[in-house]
Amino acid sequence: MAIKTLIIGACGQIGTELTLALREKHGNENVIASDIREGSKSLMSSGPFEVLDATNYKAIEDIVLHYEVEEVYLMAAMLSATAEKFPMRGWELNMNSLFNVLNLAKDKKVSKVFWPSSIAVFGPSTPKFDTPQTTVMEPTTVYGISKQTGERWCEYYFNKYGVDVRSIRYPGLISYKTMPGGGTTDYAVEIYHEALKEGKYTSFLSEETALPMMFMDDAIKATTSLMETNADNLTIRSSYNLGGISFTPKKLAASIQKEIPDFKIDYAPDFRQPIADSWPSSIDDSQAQKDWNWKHEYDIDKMTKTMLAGLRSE
Ligand code: AKB
Repeated sequence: MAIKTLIIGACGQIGTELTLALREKHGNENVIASDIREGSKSLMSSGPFEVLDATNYKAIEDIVLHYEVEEVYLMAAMLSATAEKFPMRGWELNMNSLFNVLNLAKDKKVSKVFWPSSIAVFGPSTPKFDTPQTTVMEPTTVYGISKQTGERWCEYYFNKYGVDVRSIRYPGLISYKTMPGGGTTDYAVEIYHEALKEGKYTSFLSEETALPMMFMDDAIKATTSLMETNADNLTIRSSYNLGGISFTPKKLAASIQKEIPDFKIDYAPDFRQPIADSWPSSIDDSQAQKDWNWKHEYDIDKMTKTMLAGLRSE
């Protein structure tokens, strides 16, 4: 049966592809896209769109009641690099928007909520390789602190009020349909654009900086699978670790050179380097595998081929 869904932050990197995937699944008219400003043509023309400020509870409630929304995906957030520049704005956006949707669910106005967490919940004292689901978490960025706090609140609302909230700790996401903005992992998207345009790229992370990453199709599949899983199977109500691939800028450049042999890379680490250094290099997602059969499909070379083909066809 079609589920009436609201995506808040639908014009961002994940929101755009999530909206299109959910429209495909549930029918265009059943998936309401919303964002603080208008987005891409494909998103605006394929179904309902509302301009919506994620920090305005009343505005969200009005849309939920008007369209009889059952499920909300809250994708609006300020990412790691931007939030270091505007700490209070980052905190306010990331926390107030989460409380708004959790409270809507608590008051039974919607029945299910998806909220994205991030590998940024981990910090320098966390085990760096195969980071476990449950471990030391001492994030050192504003974004990481907001995501870790958000996880605690999600679990609290589940335990205390029975709110059906589900979440994934996304790694860096790579896609060609919409650019990311303000993240530390953004280099892994920019590099493909520059490889095609200029044949070279200057990475803002050092050559040996390994981070957990994932191709967008896998991330969308993970998100919809988690939301479709029977609630009884879920053992984590804070946020699920999600693995995928782990690579350095040097390894990614080597993958691109298999397709574009003349591609050149150099390195000029900036303020984002210490953020990346504080995060894990790879993630253990065995709990997600166990609870909802999670398995990623894309390795680094399959991702490179798909990215280049996608960008060339635009
Ligand atoms: C960022 O770099 O801030 C995000 C993330 C890892 O959550 N892509």
